[in-house]
Amino acid sequence: MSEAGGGRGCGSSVPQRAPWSLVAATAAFCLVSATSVWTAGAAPMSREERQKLGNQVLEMFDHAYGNYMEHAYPADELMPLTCRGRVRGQEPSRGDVDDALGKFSLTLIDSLDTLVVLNKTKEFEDAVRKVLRDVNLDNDVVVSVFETNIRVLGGLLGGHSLAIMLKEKGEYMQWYNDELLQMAKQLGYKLLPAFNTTSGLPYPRINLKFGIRKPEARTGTETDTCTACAGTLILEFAALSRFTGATIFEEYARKALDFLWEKRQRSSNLVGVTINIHTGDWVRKDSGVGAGIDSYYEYLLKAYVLLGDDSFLERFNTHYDAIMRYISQPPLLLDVHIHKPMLNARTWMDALLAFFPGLQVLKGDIRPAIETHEMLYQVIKKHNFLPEAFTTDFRVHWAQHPLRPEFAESTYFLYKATGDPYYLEVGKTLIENLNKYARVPCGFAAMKDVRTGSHEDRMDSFFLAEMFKYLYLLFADKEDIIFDIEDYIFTTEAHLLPLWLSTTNQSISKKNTTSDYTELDDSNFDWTCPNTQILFPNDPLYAQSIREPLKNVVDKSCPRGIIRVEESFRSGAKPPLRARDFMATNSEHLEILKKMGVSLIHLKDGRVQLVQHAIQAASSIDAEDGLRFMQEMIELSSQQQKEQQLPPRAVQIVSHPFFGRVVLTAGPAQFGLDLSKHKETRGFVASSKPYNGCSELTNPEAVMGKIALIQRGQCMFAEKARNIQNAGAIGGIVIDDNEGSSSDTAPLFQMAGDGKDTDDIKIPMLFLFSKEGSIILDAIREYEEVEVLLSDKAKDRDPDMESEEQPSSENDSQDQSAEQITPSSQEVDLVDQESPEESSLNSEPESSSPADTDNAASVSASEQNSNPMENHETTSLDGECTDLDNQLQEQSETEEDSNPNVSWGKKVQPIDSILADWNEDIEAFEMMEKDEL
Ligand code: DMJ
Repeated sequence: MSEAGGGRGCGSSVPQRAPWSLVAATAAFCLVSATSVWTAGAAPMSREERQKLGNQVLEMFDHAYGNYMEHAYPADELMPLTCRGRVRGQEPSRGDVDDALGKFSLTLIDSLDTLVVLNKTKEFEDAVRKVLRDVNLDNDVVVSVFETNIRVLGGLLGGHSLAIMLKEKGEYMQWYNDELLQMAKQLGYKLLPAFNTTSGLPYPRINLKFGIRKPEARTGTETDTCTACAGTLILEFAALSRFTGATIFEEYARKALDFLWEKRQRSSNLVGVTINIHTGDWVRKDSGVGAGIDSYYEYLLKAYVLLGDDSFLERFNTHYDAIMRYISQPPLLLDVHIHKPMLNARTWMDALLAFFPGLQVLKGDIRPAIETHEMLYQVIKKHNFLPEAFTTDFRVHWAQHPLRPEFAESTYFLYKATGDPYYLEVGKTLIENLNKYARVPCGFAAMKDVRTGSHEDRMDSFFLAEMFKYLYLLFADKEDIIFDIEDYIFTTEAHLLPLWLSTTNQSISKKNTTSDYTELDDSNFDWTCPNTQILFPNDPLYAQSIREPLKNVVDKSCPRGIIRVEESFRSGAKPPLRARDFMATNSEHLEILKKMGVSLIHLKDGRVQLVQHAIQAASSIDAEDGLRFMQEMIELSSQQQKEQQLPPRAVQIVSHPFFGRVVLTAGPAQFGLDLSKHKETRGFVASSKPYNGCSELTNPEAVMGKIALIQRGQCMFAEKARNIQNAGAIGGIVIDDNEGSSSDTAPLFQMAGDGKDTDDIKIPMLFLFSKEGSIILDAIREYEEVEVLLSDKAKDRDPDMESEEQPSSENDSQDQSAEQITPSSQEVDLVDQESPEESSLNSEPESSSPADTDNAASVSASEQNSNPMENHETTSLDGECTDLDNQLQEQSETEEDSNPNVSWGKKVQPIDSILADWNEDIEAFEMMEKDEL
């Protein structure tokens, strides 16, 4: 998501702009002069340093774009570890992620307007010529309508917008004759068949050549789409209509938005994550501001800004009220159920919600924007990047990070709004982290696991479309950009659309839309533009004063359950038992369980099973508490199962020219040296002979003192380890024999022993899938001497590694920081069931996590009972600190009376309505369990 780059002060008159700009102007528009008046807080950053950082961004862009053009183009994306193009169909499928790839040189198109923002006009001119010459939009490929719209249609329109701006300036693009716009129109027509549904909501996918439903199309059978997928079209489609005069695009996008609005949950005013495109029923009834919904909200507000249509502002404000009432729990943003918005739907947040502070700036709601941004920044400081998902107590939930730009985007808007140099420092950290941890010789690689620092062979096009734009603009002065960025609005992919479109071809704006907005409810209009020119100059420490109380929010956080705290303290009643507090040995707890209709069964294998019979509860309220307790248990159980996966290890190539910049995800072994406890092992690699390592090595001189490479298969892992150890190897890397396998597409597993005592194996052993292994094998072919580091977490790379010339030795980095050697998370064996060599040992929990839980009582979960009234065995977790909860409690105690939804626990509901609700909750919960970004 994104929005226009700051802007003129409220009330300034701009000839081409429509009157709405005076109304829609928000803090972002009001605060551009704040930098000059900053007097306290973070030290101001000199122009010189800002320029230096801006130049660094330019150099980084060149590195990413240059490598894409040199090694990947005309493919859609660069694979920065293997330094080649990602061509769909030629790589193992990654599922939905691949739906962005349409064999249309995605990265080039997505980068077009970035080139102009970064002042690379000559390169832009070349890039446009390449797009016109090489790009085919008629491929027989099934693509995502959403991704194609925001990245390709948006990219072409952004390119066109800046091409005509440059042409008008008279120097560059003089030959340009709307060719990009013609391509955009062609693509627009290709996407239109997707809207052929009774609801007007688009199908999620379309075949670029064959459209929908024809047998050749291989798509058109889908019934569901995400809310953001259907609700993130209006900016591009309206721009296309207004640029070309072809009204149909804007009409279709409006119709889809109208339908979503009609379908909002009427009492909460929230929307769910996925919707049936034929019936309009909500398929997933959870609601947040992140994955699946994010840019729907963004586009409502921006549609108002771009099109000047009041109905969009009213819708946005209505949703925004609901978000702030239910989802916003500053500094957190937590998903809730649309029909029971006081009930949290999960205990984790996804990285996509990091755009939200930026949107709040556009809305003019600075305080919560500062709070959420600060919380996110602390998570980043802990892990170098924002993990794809993290829990409410800030532990990693999904460890990957595909170089998403949302946090940089919010940082830019907050800087524009506050002028606080703190945000420049934040940007500086982002730049440093990207260079330190994501930069590889052939571009920037996504993080596979922020905990280990390992990479994925992936550089998404949005990294070039968005990240570099926002970072460059953050440090740029007005004169550093060759046009006025404030005359444009940013799409969700940061493509630039000119604001003058609002007054062009307006006739379409209301045609054929389903909603009636003849009478707008003025009470729901937040017309005021916070006068930040007064606010900030008078209180230059304003932003800092909001951040201050949150400065330790991440470090000092405690585990939280999924029930909102305020619910636990309703009307002075004793708070219901929380799953995380439950102890099977506490008689008071057992009493409460009984009251809630929950019985506890001790299984033979030592586990504990919980079953609820609502009918046995003391009252309907107790039954309802019981249900929530069970739901919380399920959530905790699945969370624990995820945590029980032994974190992967890292193989880092440290010799020239990699210098630690390539980090590969490796599977650990249940035997040999435990790298999480014994620091790392560093050494040159050598292939063993025989390569499978299943017999005594015939080349002991080659592997002596080195890390031996062995191929998987033919014998047990432990046998391989013994053979290379006997030959004098200081470590081993087993490379998968299954060609093409990769940790991108296959779950990592732990190498099991051979069922015998493996104490004799002293060296560390790691496993690499074939694709990661071939990166090392290729390096040997090219550079002969290849040195690697085996560890649980990548060691800091340059400049040390470039200067280091350490002899290969085991455990040789005594200066390693404590953090780098701290074992993280729980260690539980994972065994690849498919291979005979691993099947000999099944996994049992070894130890609980020292970092995450103090008194973890391990109990594993079983299948849920098909009867929603009878389920779920699970786990209890004890947490001892409650700071954050107490804060929330205080807050909730004051808020409770004014919030009608808090009192639901007091109401006596008829039992069949409770049962219906339960079924719905459990259904929604099961959906969420399957949820993936
Ligand atoms: C981008 O493609 C867009 O910002 C989209 O709205 C969601 N996020 C990705 C990048 O993370």
